[in-house]
Amino acid sequence: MNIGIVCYPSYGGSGVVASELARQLGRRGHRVHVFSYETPFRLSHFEANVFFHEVEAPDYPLFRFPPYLLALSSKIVEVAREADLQVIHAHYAVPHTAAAYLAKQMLAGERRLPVLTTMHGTDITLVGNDPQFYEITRFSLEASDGVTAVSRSLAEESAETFRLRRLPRVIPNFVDAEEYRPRNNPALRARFARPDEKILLHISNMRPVKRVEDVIRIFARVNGQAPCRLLLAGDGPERLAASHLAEALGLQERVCFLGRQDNVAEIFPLADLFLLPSAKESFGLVALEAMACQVPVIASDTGGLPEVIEKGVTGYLAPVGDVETMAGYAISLLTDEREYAVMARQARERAVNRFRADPIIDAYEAYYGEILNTP
Ligand code: GMT
Repeated sequence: MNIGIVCYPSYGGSGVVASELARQLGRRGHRVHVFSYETPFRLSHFEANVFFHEVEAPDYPLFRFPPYLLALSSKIVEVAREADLQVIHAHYAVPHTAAAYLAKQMLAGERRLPVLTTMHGTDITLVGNDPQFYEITRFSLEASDGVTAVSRSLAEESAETFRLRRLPRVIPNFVDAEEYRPRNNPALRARFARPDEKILLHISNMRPVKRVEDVIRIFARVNGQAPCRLLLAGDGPERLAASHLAEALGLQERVCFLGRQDNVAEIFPLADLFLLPSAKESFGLVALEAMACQVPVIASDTGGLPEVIEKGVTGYLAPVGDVETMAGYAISLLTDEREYAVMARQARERAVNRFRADPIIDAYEAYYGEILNTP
């Protein structure tokens, strides 16, 4: 198939999922054309069958805001003709589905170009933060030939928020279990912790929804009971507040901010526990990546996280903001070697059995086929 994928390139889950999907589809022999304003960071290596199209929005003095949506629609039309695109897969309704819909209409007289939209969760948050996007998001979803959501929780919430006529199909996120796997690297580990110390890890874009200060608060409690270190990878608006809190609690020597890291598959296996105390998470791809590396996760009981983390089996869940309970789970797990070993193994098993790439790529392929064959 010739498939177009539209996504955001930045450091965030939706761009990662779109890029990994492009890579996997390319390896299956599909020709995949990716559209974005810069190369998505997970597509920085050469992949046969994956072609990147940079969309540049003109910045003429007349335009107060560069018309990215129009530039994207035009680029989709050009590539659809040149590469004979059969389907467009938009990750995020705004503005990607709107642009794909426009391209579809522009091509209507000469070819069919069905549009599949995948919702990632922050699409809804966007509307929550700025209601002026409500109508365009609702229209984009209803006008799509197919809509998927990355968790059941997100499918239900989006159907209710946007009063959708059809429930989005749930196609969960996936992990490349070959790349995200346990690795033994004592030399690297020794750079962050002594052998008797545990490592707690958090990775995110450090936006307010991630509650990074809760990560520090959990760590402070755990460190009081079991000697440990905290690694934080990623960067964002909450980093400074988290760093100040660590300093105020006298933890600066034990907390290490690694900054933005692209190769996180090497960082996860250094950790004994992964912390994700977010206020909301439609899926929590980082939790899945941690589990695939055999690292149990302690997270908030919210959104799609309970669909990823099986409570008491692959990690623990607690109400949002309940750092006391989260720390309690962390302490009991880190101080019980037998329980820890079982949970770490189960985390990897669940990631591989339930979320490995192959069956999930099959589900996307099948959906492309369905919308292609539905007039
Ligand atoms: O979590 C982020 O800040 C990034 C965001 C995005 O839109 O790229 O992630 C969302 O999509 C990911 C991939 O489907 C999900 O794993 C994340 O849970 C989701 N983030 C939120 O719902 C806050």
